[in-house]
Amino acid sequence: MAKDTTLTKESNKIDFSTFKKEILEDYKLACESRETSLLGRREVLTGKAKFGIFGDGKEVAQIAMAKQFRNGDFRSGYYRDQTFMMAIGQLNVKQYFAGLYAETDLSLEPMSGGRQMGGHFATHSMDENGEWKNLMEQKNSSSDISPTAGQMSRLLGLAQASKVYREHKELHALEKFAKFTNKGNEVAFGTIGDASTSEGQFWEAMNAAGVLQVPMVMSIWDDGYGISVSRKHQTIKDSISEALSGFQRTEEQPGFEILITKGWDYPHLISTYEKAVQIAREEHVPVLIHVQEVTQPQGHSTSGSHERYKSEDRLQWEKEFDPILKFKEFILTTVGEDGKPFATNEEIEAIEKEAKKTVREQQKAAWKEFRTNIESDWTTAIQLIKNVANESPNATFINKEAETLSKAMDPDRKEIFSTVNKVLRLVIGESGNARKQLIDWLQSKTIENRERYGSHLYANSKKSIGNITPLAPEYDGEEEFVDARIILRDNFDHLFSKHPEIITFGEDTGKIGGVNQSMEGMQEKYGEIRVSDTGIRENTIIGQGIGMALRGLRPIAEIQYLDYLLYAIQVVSDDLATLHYRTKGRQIAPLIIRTRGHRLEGIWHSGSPMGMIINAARGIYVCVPRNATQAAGMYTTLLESDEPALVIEPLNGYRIKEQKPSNLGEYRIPLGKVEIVQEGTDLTLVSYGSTFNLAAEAVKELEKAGISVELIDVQTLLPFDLDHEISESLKKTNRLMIVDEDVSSGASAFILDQVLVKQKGYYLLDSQPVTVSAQDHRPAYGSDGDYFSKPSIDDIYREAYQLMRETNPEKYPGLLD
Ligand SMILES: Cc1ncc(C[n+]2csc(CCOP(=O)(O)OP(=O)(O)O)c2C)c(N)n1
Ligand SMILES: [Mg+2]
Repeated sequence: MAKDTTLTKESNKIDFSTFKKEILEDYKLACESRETSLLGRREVLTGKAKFGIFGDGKEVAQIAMAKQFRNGDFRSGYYRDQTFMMAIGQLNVKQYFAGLYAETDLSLEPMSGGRQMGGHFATHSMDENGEWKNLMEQKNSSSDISPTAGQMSRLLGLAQASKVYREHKELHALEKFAKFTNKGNEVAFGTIGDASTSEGQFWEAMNAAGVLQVPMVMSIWDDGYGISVSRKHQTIKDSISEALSGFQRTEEQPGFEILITKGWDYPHLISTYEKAVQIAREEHVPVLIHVQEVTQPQGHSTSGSHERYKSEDRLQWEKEFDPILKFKEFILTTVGEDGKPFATNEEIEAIEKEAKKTVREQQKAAWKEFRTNIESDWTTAIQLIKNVANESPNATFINKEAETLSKAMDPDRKEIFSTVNKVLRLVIGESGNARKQLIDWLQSKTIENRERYGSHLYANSKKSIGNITPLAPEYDGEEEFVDARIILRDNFDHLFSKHPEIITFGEDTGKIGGVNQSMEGMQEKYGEIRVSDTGIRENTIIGQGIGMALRGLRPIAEIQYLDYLLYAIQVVSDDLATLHYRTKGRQIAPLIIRTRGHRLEGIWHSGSPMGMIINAARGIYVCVPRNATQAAGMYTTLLESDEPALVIEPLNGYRIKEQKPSNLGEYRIPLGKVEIVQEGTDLTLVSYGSTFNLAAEAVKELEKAGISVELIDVQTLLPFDLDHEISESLKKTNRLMIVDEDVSSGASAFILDQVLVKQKGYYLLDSQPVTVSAQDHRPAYGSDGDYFSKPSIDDIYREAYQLMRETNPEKYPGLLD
């Protein structure tokens, strides 16, 4: 049956033959993507790849979305989007297979260099030297993560960047921003599965996008399932667009534009996306597209089969409404200007056949490339093992290992390395040349592979922190002592006028300048676009920062108190901390997270869960300044560099007087370096943050008892004392005490491992190391609660004194005995 069609306005502008060609190109891409999914699954099931999760069933909707995606735009999506990535020209079939096999060469597997499982996509924002590429000359995708809805927080920031770029006029004239924006006309495209909309991050981001009115086009691929759990268990009213209907904008009230379409309806998808993106791009209004009736022909992933949980009827429906089948029907039955359908059956079959062939060829090429490197190691290892056998009394066993390895079917590196290690265990104590060669090979290959799988945790560009020259605070004698918050505020003032790309936002950051007034007056001076209030939503505050940092801005995201970082630790850990690593340095988000913490009052304003944070946040700097002067100088250093960081200001220190440096906005505190605040000979006391100041008080008391303490401020927990100055100090004192207000075995365990094991401090100790930390319960309220929950001057004094008494009871008579 022939149908009339009203295709896109854009399509209508072009002549008929081009239009027809485009439709057939779309069909070809849909087929190639589908063949990729089908063959990909087989590659996993036959053991060549470990895991597969594919975009089958979502092809046509993604082709429609890609048509509206322009240079400079950004995607933040999830593992189903292979067709979209292919359609925007940022992924080809060979690269897809390279990802499936875990190819580690970034030029062959540009998504993550084999670090992420296949189906996790990204484009390169940075070149091989760590310099920004021109993002306006390419189509961009932020790097996917696996946690469901984990893409939502950063999506908000990607969209908000357009708003900032549009409204922050000062940037329009600056040449360096031409590579990031054209006056904020870029749209951020989000994708998510129906089930993942149950996550808090989704709701948080959607609400915030509606409040902020940012150009975000959010697509929901609604295939009715989250693995085996059907939509009715996920979503109120069994429909996300219905659940969100209160978000719909009206004449009177801004909000979202909500559009509904079907995953198999090619012309409707195309017109829906055209409309959606126009609204977002021109009006800066967020749009939700609920793409219903999406299928999942192969089920969720290679881990199982959907026949276990889908009914016969559902499986049958999925067959009938397969988007490619429907697309084919559309092509075969729609009559064009020339009075004929867009294609004949034969033409369609030829496209399908060709797609199958192309995908097969590309898969083979990817496999061949993937094996090349490994196979040269494989051959070398077998030869080296045979050489060892020739010189060893254990030859029979060794040759057997060589033989097993040579007969292995496509062995991976693990298999090769395990065999080499096994052989070395067979020749322990022998001294032949071949053995030595095998050891050398193993060692150099181990270094190579640690790099292959572990590089790029931190930045390695010209702007990495190690390349920023420190500069000490200066005092020309005239400076007054002021409340510490003034130092931060005035330092930020300098930084904001020096770097127009800095923006800050958080709860109460804008109008009142922060709960501790360290941004006082900044909103009046720099405007609401640069200094703003946010809703209470820590996860997306960080996401705003990540997204904007991905687009060349320098956000300072404020989390009101350290205790509430827990709401955001997911995005910090999963997204921010892994970004540089998971893209092998091809994306950066130099976000500064500013918070304040450690002790104040009560269970949720005195937390110091530093052990948890530093274990979750490997990949970002964690700065723990003891006062505002140090904190301010850390911000200055960070803003010169391009690394992400968390700065925890001491919460109880804002009203303490500090001398105001004369070179605010200029001095730069080195990061990764400790400060020896006081020299001493009896004991090395290591501390940081708020507690450092108590330790300093205790040290004064200890002096009166004739105990000379070398007092060291750690300053940054990540990275930790890069110059090993603490173990240098131990050479002098031979005694170590660590004071912090995390629970026992929290950050203090980390510090002990760093000093005793990594810095080999163990060999320098004459006494048992001592840790003074908080109690294991949350800190109780009030001064007395604090005194009995957290380390006090008395605790520090007592522990230090007892340590010295143990070494010389005559000199240090009993304190408590
Ligand atoms: C935070 C988190 N919880 C659980 C998972 C495991 N998981 C992976 S995909 C998935 C279902 C997602 O369903 P949906 O959002 O509908 O996307 P679909 O796969 O159907 O496209 C689950 C539970 C995960 N990756 N992350
Ligand atoms: Mg689903």
